[in-house]
Amino acid sequence: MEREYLLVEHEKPYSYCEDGLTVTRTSAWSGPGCHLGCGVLMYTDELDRLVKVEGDPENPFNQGRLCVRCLALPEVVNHADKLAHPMKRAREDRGKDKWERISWDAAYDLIVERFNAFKAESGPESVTFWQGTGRDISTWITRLCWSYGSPNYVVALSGTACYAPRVAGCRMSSGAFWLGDFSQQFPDRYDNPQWKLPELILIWGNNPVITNSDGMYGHWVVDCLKRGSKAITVDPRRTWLANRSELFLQIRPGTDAALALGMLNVIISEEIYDREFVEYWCYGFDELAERVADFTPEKTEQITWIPADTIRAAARMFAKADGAIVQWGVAVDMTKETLPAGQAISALFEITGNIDNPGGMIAPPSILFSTGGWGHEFLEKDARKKKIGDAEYPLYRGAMQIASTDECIKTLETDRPYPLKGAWLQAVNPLACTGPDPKRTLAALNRLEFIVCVDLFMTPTAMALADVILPAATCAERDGIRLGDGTQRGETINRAVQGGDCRSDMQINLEIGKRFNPEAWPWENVEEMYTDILRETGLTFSAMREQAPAYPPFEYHKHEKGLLRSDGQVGFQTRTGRIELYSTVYQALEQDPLPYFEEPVPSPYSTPELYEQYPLVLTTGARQLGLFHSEHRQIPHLRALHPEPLIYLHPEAATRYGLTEGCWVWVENEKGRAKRKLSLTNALDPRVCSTDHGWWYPEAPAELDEGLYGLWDLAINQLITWQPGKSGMGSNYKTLLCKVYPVEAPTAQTKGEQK
Ligand SMILES: Nc1nc2c(c(=O)[nH]1)N[C@H]1C(S)=C(S)[C@@H](COP(=O)(O)OP(=O)(O)OC[C@H]3O[C@@H](n4cnc5c(=O)[nH]c(N)nc54)[C@H](O)[C@@H]3O)O[C@H]1N2
Ligand SMILES: Nc1nc2c(c(=O)[nH]1)N[C@H]1C(S)=C(S)[C@@H](COP(=O)(O)OP(=O)(O)OC[C@H]3O[C@@H](n4cnc5c(=O)[nH]c(N)nc54)[C@H](O)[C@@H]3O)O[C@H]1N2
Ligand code: SF4
Ligand SMILES: [Mo]
Repeated sequence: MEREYLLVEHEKPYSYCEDGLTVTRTSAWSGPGCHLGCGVLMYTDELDRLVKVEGDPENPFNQGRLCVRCLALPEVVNHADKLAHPMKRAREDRGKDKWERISWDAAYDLIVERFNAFKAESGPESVTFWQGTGRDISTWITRLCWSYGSPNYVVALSGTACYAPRVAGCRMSSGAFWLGDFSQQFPDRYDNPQWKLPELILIWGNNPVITNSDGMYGHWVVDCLKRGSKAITVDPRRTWLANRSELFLQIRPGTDAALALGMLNVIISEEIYDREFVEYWCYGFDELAERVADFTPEKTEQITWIPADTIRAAARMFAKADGAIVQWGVAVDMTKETLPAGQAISALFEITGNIDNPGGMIAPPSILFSTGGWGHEFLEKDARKKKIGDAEYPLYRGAMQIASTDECIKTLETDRPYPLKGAWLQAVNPLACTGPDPKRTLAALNRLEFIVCVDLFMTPTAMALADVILPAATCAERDGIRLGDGTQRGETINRAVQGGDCRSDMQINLEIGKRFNPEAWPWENVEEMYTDILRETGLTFSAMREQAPAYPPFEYHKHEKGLLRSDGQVGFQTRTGRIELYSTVYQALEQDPLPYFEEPVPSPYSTPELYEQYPLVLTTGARQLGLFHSEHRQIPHLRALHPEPLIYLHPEAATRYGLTEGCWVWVENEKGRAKRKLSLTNALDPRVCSTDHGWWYPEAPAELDEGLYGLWDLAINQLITWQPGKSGMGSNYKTLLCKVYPVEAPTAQTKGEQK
């Protein structure tokens, strides 16, 4: 059935000339990595070189604005080290810089021959397909994996601790994923008469102006603040937005669930929740009230280190606001017991009735298909039962089409429940970024007989492990579409640079997919594939690129109109038809049906003996504007903004350990250590420090024997363990203990090394 999409009128075609340059109106959605795909204008010269990128003022999503990574895109696209051709290497040369250039056909032939042999000998489940964060990959890699016949599609974080837990938790308890209403669903944005300005934005473990994460453009918060919204920030670090907030809740890392329970205690005991909404639409309120009854602000203060009165004030502001949003981020996923943490935070907007309403939390319209996966129907029933992690984690089985990475690592090491033979690693850097414990990850993956990497640049992972590497195109060098993912709009990516031998991820997956399973990939080329996907809009790809972005119809109060449930009844898509504050899904799986807080391990309270040795609480990976994870270290203007990996520490703590601004230190725990440059800041509590992740030096010696681009000195994930929470989701990326000492100081370890 066709739906009426709202399209944007443009005076000019998507490609036109201006002052001797060709201008292409497009969307910058990966590579390099980014979650958003802002509307941009790309300028190319007569030599087909990208010379400039500007924000597209006609695009309602970003309204002409850009961040520094798009400004530096020409340096990425024109970079001398960008992979230009497919290459292969003998397996015994893994880790050595001994590559041989091959043609695309030769590369495909080799991959298909090896993967088909694994399928014949050991079954399709013996090949695993890995991606990193959600850039323009999920749609294509899932179809490739499932149509090849393997259930082992992996998002290579421990505990899938990015976005997926928030989404899975919400879907299980309220049948949808809820996003803050910043008017992003309307092409006329803040002027749309249906939209209402949220009175309060509760920013929780998220730094939107830096990260623009999960389809949300950070400037929208600033836009709303300028229009009169108030903010509260929950973060261990006083961020730019925390400085502009009414209240700053400086939380001890990993205690988010406790804070949410404490705020619920205030809202319920002071009876400032939305009684009518709770009565009509929520299930299990009394049980929730009982659960939070002893979570007084005073008890919560002891756990979270946030003053009780600040907790009270925040809870009251949130409950009394006329329209409140929770703008939450990856810190909620990166705590081990992430599902109960997310459940407690969602209950804040649920019992205050800030759901499905203007200026509250909204459910994105189902737009074509979810970017979370495509083509699951090609996966045979028997193969589905073999998904790694399902046996250990029943919640995974029900909630996720993703296999558990933590269990995959064990499978790689033990060959149980069956041996893995091959891997397809596309847009992922497990050794330098995605995974904890890179040495263990390296040893585990190295047991595979054949590994393919698809990337823009050579990476530590590819250098150490790949047998074949395929060069992927940047967003300037390809066509594409972007649909769904909470951004509520359909975009096209329009090729601006024509030359080069790299190919888009979609083209690579289509071409190789056709060789594995032609029935699943019936299209001649990507344009045909896109047009087929766009059927529901009534637009072809070539028509859509002239009128994008396209907005699907949107309505508020869907639960009152029977628009959220598959049976057309009013209510929410859950067993009880209500928002389940007490989860019948968790209950059926013998998990605690109510939200709870569990003290993180390690921590000052759960492991006091470790705390004596490692007296600082450490959070890792707070994002930097110019760097996307392990990317951009070779891009001159971006590296100049952040030349070295930093650790941020309060001056009091630095004095205690005899450290000064700019000195090099080791950050160490019982598992390992990494080198960092010290940056002093009073934005942190003196008991807490924060450090960058994803570091390697592309300029350092490449080979494994020579240090793999400095990885073993730099990788902070050497301090982290593959260990998810009880659900199989969640992990400890942001909740560690460490000590910090000068690199020069003779320690047992360095003395040992000097011998
Ligand atoms: N300590 C610590 N570690 C963390 C985190 C943390 O907070 N702390 N955060 C974690 C999180 S949330 C995530 S999601 C992961 C991210 O982990 P990854 O997604 O693995 O990280 P990236 O470095 O962005 O990307 C990996 C590779 O993809 C390539 N690439 C970029 N765009 C494209 C593209 O369009 N196509 C192809 N084929 N390749 C492309 C890049 O060149 C890069 O080499 O890291 C995790 N690691
Ligand atoms: N520039 C840039 N943008 C990115 C990325 C990037 O690498 N660079 N990565 C992308 C990816 S994959 C993701 S997942 C998103 C993540 O986007 P965000 O969710 O914004 O992620 P972070 O910057 O990791 O963390 C946000 C804030 O959480 C705080 N924090 C740390 N520990 C805790 C804690 O225990 N509790 C609470 N409440 N807060 C804590 C940090 O200090 C930080 O200010 O960003 C995406 N956007
Ligand atoms: S968030 Fe920044 S890097 Fe990403 S598309 Fe928008 S401007 Fe480009
Ligand atoms: Mo992420």
